[in-house]
Amino acid sequence: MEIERLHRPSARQFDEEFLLPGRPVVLTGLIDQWPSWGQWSLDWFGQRYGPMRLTGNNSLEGRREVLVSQYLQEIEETSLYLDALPIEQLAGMREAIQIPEYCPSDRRTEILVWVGPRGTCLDFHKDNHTPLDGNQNLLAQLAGSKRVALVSPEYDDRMYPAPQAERDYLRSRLRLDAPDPERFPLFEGVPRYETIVKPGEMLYIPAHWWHYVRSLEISMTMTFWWRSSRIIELFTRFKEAATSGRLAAFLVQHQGTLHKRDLQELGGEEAFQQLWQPLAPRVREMMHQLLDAEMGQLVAT
Ligand SMILES: O=C(O)CCC(=O)C(=O)O
Repeated sequence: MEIERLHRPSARQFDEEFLLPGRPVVLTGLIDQWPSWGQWSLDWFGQRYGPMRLTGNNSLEGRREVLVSQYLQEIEETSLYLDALPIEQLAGMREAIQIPEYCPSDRRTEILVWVGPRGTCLDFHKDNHTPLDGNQNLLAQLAGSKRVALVSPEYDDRMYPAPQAERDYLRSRLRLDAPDPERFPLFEGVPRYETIVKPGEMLYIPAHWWHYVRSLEISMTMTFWWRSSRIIELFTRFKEAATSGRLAAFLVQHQGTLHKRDLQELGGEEAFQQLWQPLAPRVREMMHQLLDAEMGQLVAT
């Protein structure tokens, strides 16, 4: 199935028609409005970041550091991928872009840059920290094209997930380009969306969706990720505030701000209980302050 393309929907239309129902879409007419559009080439990247050393990844040899100027000179021969570079590592990059208005202001947006040769491939995986904690993803294609295939989480039990290592994302054992129906018979007939994302286009990958991404040319991509659940975002920030000694101020600022309507993006009340039950009683007591009265009734401290 081909993914629908839509020209600059409003934030409201994006939320109602794509984000809430979890439906992929390719958005056009957005990145090419950036004032920096037109500069995005490997030459530009090299002029700015050539003297830096960055860490790349190669599925055969693992991670290693490279001098960017040398890497770009040899990019046609390499299979090393400068993958998931936090934008903060690249001075001035944040100023050259505009965060899409679809990224909600009550969540942190993680921006990652991906530069690599033709043929980089991340086979089916999910951008999840844990089964409940998924990321929404807007994948902005800045140079070169990428082939993407997506599978809905409805088919999780036919996607052969590998055991998920801590701090890693969830990978499938399937190889889309090397089908093996004997080992993976349930994958036969799983419906998938496919598209080629071209420079200037932005693909919305809904949280919890499996995605496969292969570069068809030398490519530069930027991804915008945000936690699909506001409840998990706030719980995560609670832990960070506790670790850095800012908990009292954090609790004052966010007291009573989690509402029943926030349950939907988490997957409902049962999912909330799965988060809540394992918490230590002392933590629950403090986190209870984040819940409004209606939410507070759902859980005992
Ligand atoms: O662009 C890529 O190569 C991979 C991007 C991706 O898989 C992701 O953002 O999760």
